[in-house]
Amino acid sequence: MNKCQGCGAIIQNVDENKEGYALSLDHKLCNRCFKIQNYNDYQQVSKDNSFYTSILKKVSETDDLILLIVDLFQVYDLEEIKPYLNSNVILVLTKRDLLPQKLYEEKIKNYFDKFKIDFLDKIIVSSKNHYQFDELYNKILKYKKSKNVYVVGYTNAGKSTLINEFLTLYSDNKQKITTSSLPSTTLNTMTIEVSDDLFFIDTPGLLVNNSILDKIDSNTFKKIIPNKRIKPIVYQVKCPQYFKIDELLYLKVEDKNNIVFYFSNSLNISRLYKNKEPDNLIAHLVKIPAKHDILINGLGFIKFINDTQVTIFLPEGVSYIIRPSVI
Ligand SMILES: Nc1nc2c(ncn2[C@@H]2O[C@H](COP(=O)(O)OP(=O)(O)OP(=O)(O)O)[C@@H](O)[C@H]2O)c(=O)[nH]1
Ligand SMILES: [Mg+2]
Repeated sequence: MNKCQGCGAIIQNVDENKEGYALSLDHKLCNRCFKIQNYNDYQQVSKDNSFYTSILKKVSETDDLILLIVDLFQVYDLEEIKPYLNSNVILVLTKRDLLPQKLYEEKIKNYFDKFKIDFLDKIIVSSKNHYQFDELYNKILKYKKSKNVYVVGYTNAGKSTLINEFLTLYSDNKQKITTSSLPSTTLNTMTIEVSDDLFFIDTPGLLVNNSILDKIDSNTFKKIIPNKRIKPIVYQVKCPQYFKIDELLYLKVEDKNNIVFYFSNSLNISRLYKNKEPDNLIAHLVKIPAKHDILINGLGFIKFINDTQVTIFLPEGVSYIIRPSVI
């Protein structure tokens, strides 16, 4: 059986609407990957988290080195992914280029101690500007147990992009894995040769539950996904007021506070002193301790300096988490 070199799906020429479809069984890329790579035209697939977790379960049963890729802009709870790790994991925090230039990187790394995962090492990188790629390469060589190094994480974290950039820098292999800003791009495992004694095994990302990215059209999508460094927007709140981010989110803050918005700067944040509460969004009353963030799945996060209680209005089916501030 022939696997698509872009997404790992098994090539088939029977059903155009199913993954892996190509006109001929000996094609290297399925139609979907061909369209994403050449026309940036993404075709939705049916997503199957139980298939993805069955792959990750097998990874956890090996002794091989695992790179756990985490998107620094969308740091989700690692509890869900913890059961699929083994004891040889490097935590790779990527998309550094999206965050402010000045950051206390040690604090960010320490944030992950709360998940009580015994990482071999932690590193902050960016696939966009190859920040700390040589350092990552050295760590991989130092810790790998065999030729095989697994690359795992949530969907959209940047796993396949990281492998592609590795190939560009350190390999003669011209293979290009398909990447896209939409979830569920990689569909099955793919073994990618970097050198005779280093093979990456790319895996499909775990799905993010209740993400706003599953609820919006492609135009809104382009605005939500940041493509350049995020400029944090700071507000001092002195009296009750509302904040509105496009029509996607409303926030009602009643007490004095300093709050910082980390969202794609293509989104419009406005402050309103009077507002009719939106009836197309669902209200959640949220208690927030000092120096904590609300992360809205798929959208971005808001940092609160003081403890408070707020009402956040979100599209139906979109979740949030409260976490100690990462930045
Ligand atoms: N700014 C920035 N964007 C990145 C970086 N790495 C990946 N991306 C973007 O993140 C999106 C997702 O990247 P992928 O490599 O397809 O993510 P993945 O983890 O392989 O996703 P799945 O295959 O769905 O599991 C793409 O739009 C990438 O261009 C990075 O270091 N910086
Ligand atoms: Mg991928």
